[in-house]
Amino acid sequence: MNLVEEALKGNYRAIARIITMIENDSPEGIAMMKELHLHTGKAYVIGITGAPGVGKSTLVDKIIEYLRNEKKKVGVVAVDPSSPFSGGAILADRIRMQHHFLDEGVFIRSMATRGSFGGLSRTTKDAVKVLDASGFDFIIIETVGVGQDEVDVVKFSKTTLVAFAPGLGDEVQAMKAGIMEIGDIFVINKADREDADKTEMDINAMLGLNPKKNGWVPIVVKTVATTGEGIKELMKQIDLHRDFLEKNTSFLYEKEIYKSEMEIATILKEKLFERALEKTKAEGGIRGYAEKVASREIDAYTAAEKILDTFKCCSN
Ligand SMILES: Nc1nc2c(ncn2[C@@H]2O[C@H](COP(=O)(O)OP(=O)(O)OP(=O)(O)O)[C@@H](O)[C@H]2O)c(=O)[nH]1
Ligand SMILES: [Mg+2]
Repeated sequence: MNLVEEALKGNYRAIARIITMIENDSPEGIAMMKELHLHTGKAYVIGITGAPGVGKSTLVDKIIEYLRNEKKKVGVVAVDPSSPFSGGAILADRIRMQHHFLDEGVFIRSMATRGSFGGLSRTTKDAVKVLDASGFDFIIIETVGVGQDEVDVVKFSKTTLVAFAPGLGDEVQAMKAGIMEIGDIFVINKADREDADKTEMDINAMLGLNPKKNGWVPIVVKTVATTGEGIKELMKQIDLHRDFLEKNTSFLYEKEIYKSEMEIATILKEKLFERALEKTKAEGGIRGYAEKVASREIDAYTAAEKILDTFKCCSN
């Protein structure tokens, strides 16, 4: 079967196979991404990040349910989730049983955090693109908001949700990772807990210190993902943010350019690094230089310059 053609028709098996190829860094996978790119840009991408266990997957389950009621097709890319999606597992089973790949409206894929240098954000973004080209109306990316990679992934989305659960600690951690700046909507999940109001005050106070510069005023929504309480309000706010973006086309355009710039930079960094490994093979690779730096024979700047010098001789 022609995987690209099948993926464009929404064939789940083809979609899954292309994503696996991307994860395995296969040249065929990259060739397919080149073809698929022209078909992307239609899906609405929602990112959700937050500390482990705040209820992101449970929230995503409820968001899927809401969007399915509106007959929307939903794709989910979860980056190394430690807890599974209930809807996802049930759905995956149903898909396996019925073989009605084209009729199902939900596709869930987990990506492993392990992988090559800079690999996570690229493969995750590519998975989102595959789903986008395949006709999903909404794509949700779930990441645990701890590292730069995760923050990068969330920046790839149009609306970013930052999720918290009541209790001290999460907020401080968020500030450290810089995720207060990336949130369009702040979700206080587990609002059934008594200290939810205090968390809301804390977050509002922090938002006061970090006002957004683009005209969008971030909002705080309280939810109880386990019961679905607050999901309707959350979806309303996501819609409002979407309206805001669509009315501010220049902002949306800038976001798109920024996103593409990041993509090129990631690919370029990976490729240059690969080339450097190749070019320095004779010297024992980067490790050969690292040994010299460790023994104080040369410094790291000189090592990097020497590696760059190996690029000079030829253009190929
Ligand atoms: N009391 C309460 N528990 C909740 C709520 N939402 C989720 N939980 C529970 O919190 C636990 C973690 O939920 P998950 O949805 O797996 O959290 P997560 O943020 O996706 O976790 P990671 O993917 O591991 O980072 C589960 O046992 C949920 O049932 C809520 O609103 N109230
Ligand atoms: Mg999860």
